[in-house]
Amino acid sequence: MLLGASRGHDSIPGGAIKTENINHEFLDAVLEGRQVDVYYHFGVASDDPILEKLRGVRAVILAGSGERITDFAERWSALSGDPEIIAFPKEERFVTRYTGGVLFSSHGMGMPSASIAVQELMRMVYFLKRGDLEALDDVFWARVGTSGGVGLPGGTIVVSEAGLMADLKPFRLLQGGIGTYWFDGEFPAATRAAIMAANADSGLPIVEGKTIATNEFFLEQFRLDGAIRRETAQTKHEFLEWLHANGVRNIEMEGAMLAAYWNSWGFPSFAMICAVLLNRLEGDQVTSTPEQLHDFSEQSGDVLFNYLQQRLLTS
Ligand code: R2B
Ligand code: URA
Repeated sequence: MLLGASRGHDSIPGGAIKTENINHEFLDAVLEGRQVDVYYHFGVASDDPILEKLRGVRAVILAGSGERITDFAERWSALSGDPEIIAFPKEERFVTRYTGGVLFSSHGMGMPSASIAVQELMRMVYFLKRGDLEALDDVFWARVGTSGGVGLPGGTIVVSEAGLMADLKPFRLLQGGIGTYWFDGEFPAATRAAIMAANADSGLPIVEGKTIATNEFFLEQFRLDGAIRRETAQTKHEFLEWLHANGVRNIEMEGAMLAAYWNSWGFPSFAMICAVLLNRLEGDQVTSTPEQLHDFSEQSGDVLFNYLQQRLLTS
């Protein structure tokens, strides 16, 4: 068990949350009991007694698969003195576990799926913290996932500096035919530094870099092994070289939206930690063995838990 040297954490209590981006009209009606909020995709509602057990939440950890969530929850419970592991009854869309002040949730694959998970979880955390902005500032959010490396071998772990889309611009959404909603893609530098510091003696291969999130696994990642092919070996190489020259170190499918939404509320502490499954400069197919994939997942979990132990268990 690695415990880092520095104490405390990197959040800036009181003042980071941007109240203008919180949907007060709806969320405050829930707090005042004028409205019940149904977190439909999680199968719970704000008047469900199960939520009382989650009031002490201090971190929300997202990962793509439900299996990883159950594994992470068991690991965190063991590290934090074996507190009870609580599950939400519905697991059809997302698998959720709460233990030791941490809410773990799967988000599925891609930004549309993950955006549903994170918006419902932000609503839920606002309710759990009774709209207290200082308490919200103190919550750490992260995605721990997998990615394709840009010039990095399988097994490397990337802590993201920014989450951008495939054109190196931040996340945005269509505002009907009127315009575009633009967001901010930065991950907070202080949180990143704290994660690196907590892992300084871990011996794990961790790098910092920009990450792009694509809308699709094949075409937007310039793969040549999709059912549909638009690129050549030459254009793929040029794309990956362009990404690398611009500081991008990995490619996945959720980070741009997550950074966008967490920045939108002004959360001071959030991060993305992704294991690299393959070096995209060398191939497209994920050929790692199940054992290697398990190790990659465990190691990205190690990076998270080294930080979480320092943040939650030593302060
Ligand atoms: C990484 O891996 C998944 C695709 O295989 C996707 O959810 C992502 O971001
Ligand atoms: N996830 C992705 O989105 N891309 C990869 O290449 C590997 C995992």
